[in-house]
Amino acid sequence: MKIGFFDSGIGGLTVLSEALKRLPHHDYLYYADTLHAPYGPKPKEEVRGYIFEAIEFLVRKGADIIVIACNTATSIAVNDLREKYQIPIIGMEPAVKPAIEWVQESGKRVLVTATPLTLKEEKLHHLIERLDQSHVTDLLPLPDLVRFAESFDFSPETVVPYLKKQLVDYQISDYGAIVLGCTHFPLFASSFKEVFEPGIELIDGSVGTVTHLANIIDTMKGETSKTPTVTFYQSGREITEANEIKGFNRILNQIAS
Ligand code: DGN
Repeated sequence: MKIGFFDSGIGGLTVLSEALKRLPHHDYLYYADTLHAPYGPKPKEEVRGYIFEAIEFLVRKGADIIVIACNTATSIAVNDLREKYQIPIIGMEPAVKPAIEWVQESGKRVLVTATPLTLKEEKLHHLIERLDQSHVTDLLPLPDLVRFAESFDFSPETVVPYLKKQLVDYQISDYGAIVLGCTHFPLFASSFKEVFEPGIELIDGSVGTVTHLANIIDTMKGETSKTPTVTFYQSGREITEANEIKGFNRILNQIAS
């Protein structure tokens, strides 16, 4: 089976890595829309157009299933995409539920971090209303993390001061769990740990999404691949196709290690 992954850039590699670990016997297509990243600060209608172009591309390349490995794209387009395409389209969901469960005993709070677009969307607000009966959830947009990741800048010297600045109005010791509601954010796990208490729990949506993917693959009874491959595509004036795009494999190996 061909499984298409899509993100604005390298963030979706955090989800692809989980998929390769648990479902290694398939062919993967990974489309990074780096020409238009970051999506978070852009108008919704503009981003929606980019998402439809990317998904159309993956469908034309023969994807049997699509994983939208981007919370922002999921929030603003997943329902419309499911109406347009017959193949299964799996989205991301910020891992609010496990985070609330995690802090229940301790009386600590949950901080949901994501892009400004994801935090503005009704989808997330409905999720929090449904799950957070004790009102322990706060929201924090962190748009610059996507920018840092896309320029491959993961250095704590850049990231830690940025996080601290964004958190000036928050009481850091209040939090017991952080929801990494953007697929780029797990790439900065060590800086989050440095800023918050060492025991902080960082929770992202990749495990939930890949579990969903595994269940769907089971129901489709699709064939496995004897020689599984990962092919990367990158948007630009022309779309690049390659087995490696500037450091993608290095990031995948880092996440896996
Ligand atoms: N990785 C995307 C997400 O999960 O929201 C970030 C999108 C962007 O380009 N800002």
